Formats: sequence, structure tokens, C-alpha cells
Amino acid sequence: MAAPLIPLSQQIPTGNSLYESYYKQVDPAYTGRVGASEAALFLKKSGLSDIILGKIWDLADPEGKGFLDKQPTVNWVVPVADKMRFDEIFLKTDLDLDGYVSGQEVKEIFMHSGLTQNLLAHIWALADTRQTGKLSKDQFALAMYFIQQKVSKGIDPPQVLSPDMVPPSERGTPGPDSSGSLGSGEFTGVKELDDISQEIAQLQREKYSLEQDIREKEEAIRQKTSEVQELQNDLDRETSSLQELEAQKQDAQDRLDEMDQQKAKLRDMLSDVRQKCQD
Ligand SMILES: [Ca+2]
Repeated sequence: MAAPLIPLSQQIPTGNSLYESYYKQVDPAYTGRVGASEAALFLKKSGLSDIILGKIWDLADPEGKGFLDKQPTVNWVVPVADKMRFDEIFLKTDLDLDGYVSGQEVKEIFMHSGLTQNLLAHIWALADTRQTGKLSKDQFALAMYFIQQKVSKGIDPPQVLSPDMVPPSERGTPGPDSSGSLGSGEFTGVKELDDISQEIAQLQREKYSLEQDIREKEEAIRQKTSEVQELQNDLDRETSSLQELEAQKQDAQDRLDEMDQQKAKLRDMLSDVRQKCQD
């Protein structure tokens, strides 16, 4: 029974007869479960590397149960091909390698989408199904899926998750706050995004206050400039009145000199007259 290699995406659709026939090979007794060793033997035939097969196994057994359900990741809105792509992004995004991405870690990728902060916060709240303030690999994929739907198709994320949207790994056991865990519609899911918006508001306030300062300084400079101009005008006026006074003084001096000359002339005439009287 040599199994031909088939693309992963073709294995997933439920009810696919080809898939059913493969499944029968690894679960001939129809237990509904495939153990890791049975799956490994089967998957080895694909010719894929152990690393890829390991990844596929992780994908198929997200809860690490050690066996595969008959329909492992079907019935989830996130397509398998996209999931693998998102998982790769997740690996690059989880910088501290704790298996989750924080708001801080996704901030850049989220913002890069160009979606509004409110919408991103809502998507985060939807994906953070247990409100832990961080996203698992599956939750991150769901968030990326919603972002992608909005960016490429204009499809808005829902107000609440429908059952087929909840990541398979998050199904079954309710979260600590199950009443509001499936997307409360509150736009306060991402603390970091809130922080950024507060930072922006703070910066805007600072900018406004700086602009106010600048306007006041400019006004003060205008006032000083006009004061200086006035003083300059005063100085000009004083200078010209001083020049006028000096001119008047010179005038007076000239007349004084003239009168001295006349006085001398009169004295000469007087002395002439006296001389003539004596003769
Ligand atoms: Ca992390």
C-alpha cells in the first residue's frame, strides 16, 4: 500500500473520500484516534523531512495529546495554508520564546496592517479568548486571520466569535471568565495599544503646550523689538534736538562775534572822533 504524496491542503477537507481512505490505513479499527507511531510510519511515506513532519504533527495535535483525532484541525475558519504562514510569523514574533506573543511583541505587525487601533484592539480581544493578555500560536493565527480578512477583503471581524472561529486548542474547557471570554466587544484588550494611545495623547498635550510657549515667546520678542524701536526713535529725536541746539549755539556765537566786530569798529570811530576834537 504505497501512499502517493498529496498536498497537505488536500488532506484536510472533511468527508473527502481520499482522506477517508488514508485515514483507514492508519486507523483500520476505526477507533477515531491515530497514535503518534502509526502516524509517523504513514507520514514518513510522504518523503517530507522529519522537521516538517514534526511541524505537521504539532499542527495536527495542538494540545499535545499524543494522538490525532479523526478530524484534528478541520472546522476552523483559519485555512491550513494560512495557519502555517501565521505560525512562521509567530515564531519570529515571539521574541522571548515563551510560546506566547504579548501586545508588545505583536504591536509592530498589528500596526503594520494599517487598521485602526480600535479595530486591532477588538481583534486582540477576540483572539485572547481567555483574556490572559497574551496570545498562543493558535490565538495569534486567529488574530492574523481577522486582520487579513479586513485588509484584503474588507470583511470586519465579528463582535463575538462563532464556534468555528474559536481555535481548536481553546475549545472544550471554558476560560476563567467564560461569560466574557469570547470577545466582549470591549476595545480595551491590548494594554500596550492603550498605552500607545495614551502616550500619543500625552505627546499631543506636550506639543500643544510647547506651541503655546513658542507663541508667548514670539509675542514677547515682538514687544521687546517694538520697545527697542521706540527707544531708537527717542534717541534719534534727542540726537536731532542736540544738533539743533548746537546749531543755535553756533548761530549765537556767530552773532556774538559779529557784535564784537561792530563794537571794535565803533570804538575805532569813537577814538577817531576824539582825535579830531583835540586837533
Ligand atoms: Ca513571547
